[in-house]
Amino acid sequence: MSAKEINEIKAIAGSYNLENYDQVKDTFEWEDAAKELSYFQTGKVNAAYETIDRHVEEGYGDKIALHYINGDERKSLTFNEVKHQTDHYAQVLKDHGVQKGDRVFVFLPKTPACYISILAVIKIGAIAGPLFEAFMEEAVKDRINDCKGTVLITDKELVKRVPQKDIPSLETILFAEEIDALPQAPAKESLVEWVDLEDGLIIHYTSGSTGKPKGVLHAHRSMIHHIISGKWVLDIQEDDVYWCTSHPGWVTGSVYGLFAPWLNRATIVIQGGRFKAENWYQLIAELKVTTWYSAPTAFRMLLSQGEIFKEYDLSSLRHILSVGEPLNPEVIHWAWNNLGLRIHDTWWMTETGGHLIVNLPNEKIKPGSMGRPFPGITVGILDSEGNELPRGSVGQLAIRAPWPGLMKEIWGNKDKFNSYFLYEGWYISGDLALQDEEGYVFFQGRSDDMINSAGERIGPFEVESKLIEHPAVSEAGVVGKPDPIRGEIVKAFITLRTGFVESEALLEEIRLFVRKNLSAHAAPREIEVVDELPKTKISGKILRRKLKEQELQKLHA
Ligand code: 6R9
Repeated sequence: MSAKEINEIKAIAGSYNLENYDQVKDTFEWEDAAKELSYFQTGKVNAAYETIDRHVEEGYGDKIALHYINGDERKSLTFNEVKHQTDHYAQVLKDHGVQKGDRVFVFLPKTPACYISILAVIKIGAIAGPLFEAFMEEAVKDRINDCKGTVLITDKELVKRVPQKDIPSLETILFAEEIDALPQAPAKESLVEWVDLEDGLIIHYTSGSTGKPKGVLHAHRSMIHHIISGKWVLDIQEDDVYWCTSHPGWVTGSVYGLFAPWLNRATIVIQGGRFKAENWYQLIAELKVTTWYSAPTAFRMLLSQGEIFKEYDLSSLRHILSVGEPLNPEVIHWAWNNLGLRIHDTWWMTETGGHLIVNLPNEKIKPGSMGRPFPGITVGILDSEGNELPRGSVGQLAIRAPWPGLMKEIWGNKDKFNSYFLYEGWYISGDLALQDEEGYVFFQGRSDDMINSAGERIGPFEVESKLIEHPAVSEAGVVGKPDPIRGEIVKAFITLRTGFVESEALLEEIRLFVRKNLSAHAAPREIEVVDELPKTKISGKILRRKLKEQELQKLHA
């Protein structure tokens, strides 16, 4: 990057929390990051305390903690107000007997109550299990059953998708509307349960290529990773208005929608409602958003809407970030040419708990690359035996373990956990990548069958299992099909049971069946009926790889 370009960016961004990557990349110790947290002096930890209460104690109680916007509805809460509401929710949970280590699920739309509920659970030492608001019965049931959740905070609408009879561990259902309406008694004593750095914080369910979604459990120590990446990568500064578009049911929505910005005392934006380009631009203009974290699919949707952004004053923006799927150079160029800003890609996973490969705000960007390792992180590109390959080769993207954000365990599944650490000292991501001479990492695909549609991980097994529950479906194989907007879409190949005849109506019915029982984002957008599915000779397993190859050949024909 030329000096002129750097100065241009600095003029927009002011000064950075981290001036120069090269200054810290070799000398940074995670211990330095831990010093940013108050527990470092006391030895006591609680992530909810560090995100909210601490700022109140330090005199920032009147600062705006959140702006909520949904259609015509507007609401802003200060750190004081968020603290009081969190205490109120925490007290209600305590009154219902919730104890340290219990799993408490939160199934709410993107509203302040969702964020407050998650913090309340954490405050009393329990483990928060946030669920994406679009999940349907099966998805909700599988997740709560897996880690035996005892309490659920939801609302009167979403509770209709909670199959209570099929979740034996669930003792109590609390409604956000009812908690809000209860008189708030001033807390007699602090509700903060001081815990150990290794104690459970939050559990996120995520898909792989086999089996049902797995519960990725994170510990309180991950906030060391959250606070420093929030500072350096999100570059949060005192007057920022920060908007992460992800729901806290996904790891981006909890780590970079809640923990990282609030650990850094940012004012966050919580937006309800569905994606609509006009509303998104309107939100940025109205709330004067400075820092915006979203995903390539959203950027591509905005791009496909043409020039409507010109009708909005987007001049408050100074920093844009992206995550979840490959960011096309085309999108970077669009933002640079039209908004005068670069989009900064970041790479990480549910399991990694925080950013691992990033573009720091003032560093050179190479469109097509995901950036460079975060300070304190070492990337390895490995061959199939776990040996490091020379720069420029494509191999398995691995990270030297551990680091503070790394998952603590996969709930109840040691084998699955161990499968990430096949080679001594390395965490294996399941992604394929190459690293160039300057350290920039380029994504090359997945080494397994996981599907990434609109930045959301979808396990083909979960979709196939749901498909074959439909009376017309005999067998199913599910793959990701390349798509210009969503990156990939879910495509299902099915064989029909005898007596069923292929028709548009039947295929639509099958699609809706998955949508209604599993979730909208996992429902196949395309279903193709075939006479038989390719299988392995010996075990008779469906060969998704073959289906994908055929699909790619069709696209390139
Ligand atoms: C945070 C999050 C993780 C998987 C990951 C990779 C893909 C994430 C990416 C990216 C290309 C990026 N992915 N960031 N691919 N470029 N910048 O997304 O977590 O939902 O667990 O997904 O997403 O394949 O392995 P998660």
